[in-house]
Amino acid sequence: MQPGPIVILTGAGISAESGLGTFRDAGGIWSKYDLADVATPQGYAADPGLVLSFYNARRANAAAARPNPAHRALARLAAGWAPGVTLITQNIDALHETAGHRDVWHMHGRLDRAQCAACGHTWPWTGDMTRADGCPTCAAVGRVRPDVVWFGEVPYHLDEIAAVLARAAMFVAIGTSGTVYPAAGFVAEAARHGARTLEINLEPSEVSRLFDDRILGTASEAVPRWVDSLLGVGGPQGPHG
Ligand code: BJW
Repeated sequence: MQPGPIVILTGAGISAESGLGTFRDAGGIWSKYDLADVATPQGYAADPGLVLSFYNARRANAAAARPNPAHRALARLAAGWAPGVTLITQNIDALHETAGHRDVWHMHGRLDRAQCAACGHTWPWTGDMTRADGCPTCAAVGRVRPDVVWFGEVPYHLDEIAAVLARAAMFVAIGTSGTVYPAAGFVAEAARHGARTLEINLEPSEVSRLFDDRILGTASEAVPRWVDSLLGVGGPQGPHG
């Protein structure tokens, strides 16, 4: 490809091989929970205890998880691709950062941050969240929630994302089903501005037909191979033969 800025969007599939569940695959999170109960502001208002325990369990799982070769390969790409890499993730885990990736845009928020439902203040968080916790800014008690983006809420970084999609030479989506907007619309937006587009996924996503190129496979195998090919490693004499 022509050297130029690369924009990467990751979804739950990149963390699947680190032991964190996806949402919509068989046995995924939405087969065990109704998303309206745990991933909407209305669900939180109706039963905050259920929502806090859902995210407490996911925070504990994420804290125990380790990055896999796909996370590490993207960190290597960001360090080695001179025209620049922007990493946008829909994931609320910190596995990209643990793999050494700096400046990750978490468009659906982060498990390791809290948000006050009363005043909107956000701050770092570790451990379980309870109904007894209070906001350090407005002192409201019982209004602390995870700083994650639920259905009907506006994702983070949208203005910056629009700007990088308009300048991208390449847009790559990894391990995301293409069912949740606005993220599912990024491929069309990048293509409209002239980017070459690539999907890396276990199976075709809902928006697969919009991509120029597709690699079907597990993220832990396909992503390092793709990164090696971009960085010029793994030619005929290289690690992938
Ligand atoms: C592997 C693999 C392996 C497995 N290797 N691959 C039409 C247009 C625009 C918006 C809407 C619309 N209709 C409705 C809406 C609104 C709504 C929406 O999109 N609804 C859909 C259900 C239709 N969107 C919203 O409400 C969003 N906000 C919004 O639109 O605000 C309005 C606005 C926008 C723009 C400007 C101004 C205003 C907010 C969406 C919030 C999503 N929140 C969640 C939960 C919170 C975070 C959390 O708890 O973790 O975010 S839902 C859930 O889905 C989570 C994820 O980030 C998100 C995406 O899921 P993802 O990552 O794609 O996972 P899966 O499981 O779906 O897919 C996994 C993939 O991996 C699969 O394809 C597998 O094949 C693959 N895979 N193993 C490689 N080893």
